[in-house]
Amino acid sequence: MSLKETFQSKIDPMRNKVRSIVKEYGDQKISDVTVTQAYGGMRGVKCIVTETSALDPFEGIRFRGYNIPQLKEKLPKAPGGEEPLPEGLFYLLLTGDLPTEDNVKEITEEWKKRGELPDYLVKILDAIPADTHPMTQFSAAIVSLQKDSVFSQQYREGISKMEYWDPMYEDVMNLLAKLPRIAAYIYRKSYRNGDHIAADPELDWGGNMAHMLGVTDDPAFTELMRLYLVLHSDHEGGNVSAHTTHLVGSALSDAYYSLAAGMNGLAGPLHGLANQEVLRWVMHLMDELGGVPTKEQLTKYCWDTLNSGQVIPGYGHAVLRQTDPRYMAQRDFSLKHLPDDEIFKAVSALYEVVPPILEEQGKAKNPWPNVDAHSGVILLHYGMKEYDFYTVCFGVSRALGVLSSLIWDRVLGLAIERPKTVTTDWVEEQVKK
Ligand code: HAX
Repeated sequence: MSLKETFQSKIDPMRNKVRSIVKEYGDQKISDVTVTQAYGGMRGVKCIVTETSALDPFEGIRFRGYNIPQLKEKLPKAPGGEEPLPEGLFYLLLTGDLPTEDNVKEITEEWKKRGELPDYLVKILDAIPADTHPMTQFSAAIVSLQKDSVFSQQYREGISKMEYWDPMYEDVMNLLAKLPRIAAYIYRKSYRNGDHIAADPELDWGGNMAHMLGVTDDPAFTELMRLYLVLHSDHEGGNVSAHTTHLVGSALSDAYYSLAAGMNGLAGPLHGLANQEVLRWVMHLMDELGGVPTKEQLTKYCWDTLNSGQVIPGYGHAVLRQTDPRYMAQRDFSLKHLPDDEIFKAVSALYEVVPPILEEQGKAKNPWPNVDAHSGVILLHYGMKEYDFYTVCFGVSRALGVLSSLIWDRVLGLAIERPKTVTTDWVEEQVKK
């Protein structure tokens, strides 16, 4: 069965399951909201349903029930490769099933067919000043493609609600196919004088992204890119990029509008942009202290950062209460491929120094590193020295998760989001009652 047929076979059972749960248990409570939660970013309020992944505060992320070591073991690899292929992860996120090698090949081929960038998009990208932040260019490119949305066109033609998932699937496949090329185009335009590299028809999605970026010929970078694109894909539905994509999609905005909105959220320094902030902060400390710093120097540098009212980038998390397993997966990769890299050594030293400092400061609920504490140092090791580009790599990966969920949102006919808001006077009145 093709990916689309496999996916289609899941639709009725899932619709029936959701319908019967809502019918039978619709009035049961699964969450209450406190005043702190209303003012404090809705932490822990269970009010969004996401099927693709689930986050445990201590164990970390599971993608359709599989943790990262299991993914690394069970997802198909490129010939001779050791890291999982992102196409396989997409199959898993979308269908809930582990893919075979053939399932993965089908997606690779499908994305190759759909991957060409239209001329009008190339002109738009060329017209954006090269010193515009890469995330702004990325978001603009995604929303520019909206004119080709199959969903928007079929909606205008009056398609039935039960069929929404189909044009959404087509939009998602068209969009995912193009993202590595868009990312590479922005990179080469902004940092390599517009000297673009054509896609290699022999390569897979992640391999091609590494190839078109053109930072190095080292095959380890190709493997890194595959791993990176798997690790950053999904982190359940409440994070800003996932929630925003879902929210905008709930108005029946198509995949282009929804993903562009999600990417604008990813571009915030407390979310995905933290990966560039980490590298900027680490490189500043290396410059200031001249080479690999001692633990005493690092301690002082961290306290200076905190005392000047800034956060330590790459540390802390809204849900996690342990070291992020995505950090550990990147650390394992670094121990294998770049153990002597000086900046990796500094990042490792920070892993020992920062948590006790954050604990002593007593504010952050989670003193441990998150995914963004580690990604930049590896990209830099292979020659990607433009920190501002790092969040675009994150965005290409995050699209796999949030767009899989968006297709499911349309399958399940999830309603337009419209939670109730209240005023502070109302809150005051309630609590004093
Ligand atoms: N350094 C200094 N202070 C921190 C901190 C850090 N790394 N992490 C949290 N705190 C502070 C918060 O700013 C907050 O201070 P105030 O009470 O003065 O407002 C206090 O500790 C409590 O925050 P929290 O409940 O522990 O954390 P939140 O759920 O509010 O926020 C963040 C989670 C990830 C935004 C936060 O830990 C942070 O700002 N970290 C640094 C930025 C970062 O690494 N972001 C990437 C997160 C992962 C991700 O989404 N990647 O895309």
